[in-house]
Amino acid sequence: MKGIFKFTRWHVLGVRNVLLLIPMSRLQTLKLAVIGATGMVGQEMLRVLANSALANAQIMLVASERNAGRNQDFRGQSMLVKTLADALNWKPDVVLMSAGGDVSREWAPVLAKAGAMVIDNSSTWRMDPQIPLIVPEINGHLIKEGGGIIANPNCSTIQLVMVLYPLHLMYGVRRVVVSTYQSVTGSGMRALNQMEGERLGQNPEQFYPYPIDQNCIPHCDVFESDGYTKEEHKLMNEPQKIMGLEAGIISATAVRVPVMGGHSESVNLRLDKPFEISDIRRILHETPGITLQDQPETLTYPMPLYARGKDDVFVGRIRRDASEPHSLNLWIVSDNLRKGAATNAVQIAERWASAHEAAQVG
Ligand code: 2RA
Repeated sequence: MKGIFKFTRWHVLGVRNVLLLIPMSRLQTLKLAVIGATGMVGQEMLRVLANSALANAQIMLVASERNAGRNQDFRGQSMLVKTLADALNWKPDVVLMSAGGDVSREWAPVLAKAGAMVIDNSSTWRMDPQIPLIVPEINGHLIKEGGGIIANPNCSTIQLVMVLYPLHLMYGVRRVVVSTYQSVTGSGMRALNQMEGERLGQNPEQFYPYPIDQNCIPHCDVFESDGYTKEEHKLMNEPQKIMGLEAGIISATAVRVPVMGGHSESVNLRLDKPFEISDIRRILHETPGITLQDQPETLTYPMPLYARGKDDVFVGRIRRDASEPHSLNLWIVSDNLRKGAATNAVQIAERWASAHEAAQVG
């Protein structure tokens, strides 16, 4: 045993608050495919991966037929982007998938059946009772080794539950009213092209039904028959599955704003037990993955411009609800492409690699 510790290079995995040790040589044999590698989230996954414990795994970049055959940089090397059929033949151990709902519906089960653990960023599998919906800091213990599908939650859900969960453990969450201010990168490249074109005074292709620059559009994703949008339903339903919350205690309004990257959320939170605001601040300050920015006297509060490219969830403007003393108000900001998508998915992959390693050794 002593010898192994002496001669093996170990990699400490980057999942916060959990120390994971895997020999570097074993990480190098792991096969990881990134499906949707040329898309906005896929590109962010590559940036996060390059600085993760999995940076030295064998990596295959994969995209739709339209984008396969291109070259894409990863870890300073130009790599040929392969097709989904190539990925299946390669038999990856783990797959990061961000290629939209249709690809996910068709390919995630096929790859899982072939033995891969597919970490899927679409909404296809999130509310399927058989599929875990994971934020590693909250329910990472549900990540098991072997093949299957794990759903990565919606971006606006992840930043919300990161803040709700530590408060729920201490006080119990009774009701949540959340209004989002969601950036344009949450809608992808075509939406960003629309906003940038409008800013340049061009007449760009319309992704949204209205101009987005100098506007707020109270409409994210499609409308459902109850008058809520699908994005609002994600916010109302996914936290229940991740945190084990009671059903029907979240009400949401999702708004698209002309911000390039970083989602913001105004949250009114009713707790079960009495609380002091100073304790709320302390708990959030001590929670891994959260940065407290809450000093009105120095104009310190979270803003999307400053959250960009960072992995944490930022919280501030914490104050007791002046109309309802059992409730408080908070302002939560996070980079929707990082913790809201790529970072969370890579953290899941790291945890899976650790479980996989434990199974090999054990
Ligand atoms: C958004 N739900 O509209 C998306 C991104 N996952 O921002």
